[in-house]
Amino acid sequence: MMKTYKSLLIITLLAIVPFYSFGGNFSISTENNIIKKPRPGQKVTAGYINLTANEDVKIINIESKMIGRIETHSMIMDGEIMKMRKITPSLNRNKMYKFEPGGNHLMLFDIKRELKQGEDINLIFTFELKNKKLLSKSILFKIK
Ligand SMILES: [Cu+2]
Repeated sequence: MMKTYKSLLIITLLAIVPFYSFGGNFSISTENNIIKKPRPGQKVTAGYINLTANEDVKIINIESKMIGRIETHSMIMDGEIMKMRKITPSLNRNKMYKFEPGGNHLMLFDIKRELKQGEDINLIFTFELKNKKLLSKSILFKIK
């Protein structure tokens, strides 16, 4: 069991580390990293986070081992009807980008196990820099 876990960890590191070497001085800060605890029996929920990067970047992928699919959505009201649309978020240098209730949000589908209140889980964000290089970063979220 331990062995399997270790080799998975090494594979994960191998998959992520090469991206970092492209990074130069890229840095990103986050706050209010929250994933809403799914309602009982539900495999879908929303996530929120404020992100500030030190250069212009796009978020092109978010994934996690225990979540089947993660999308970034906008939310608009069309009369009485709430509509969500897939987006590719663009962050402007040094300007906070907010995923928040009632607005842009993360949508988590096919959650593979129960998420407990207060638990921390990692989502791996892949950013595309202005020069088209890709960078992946693991970001911790609290289940709330
Ligand atoms: Cu959504």
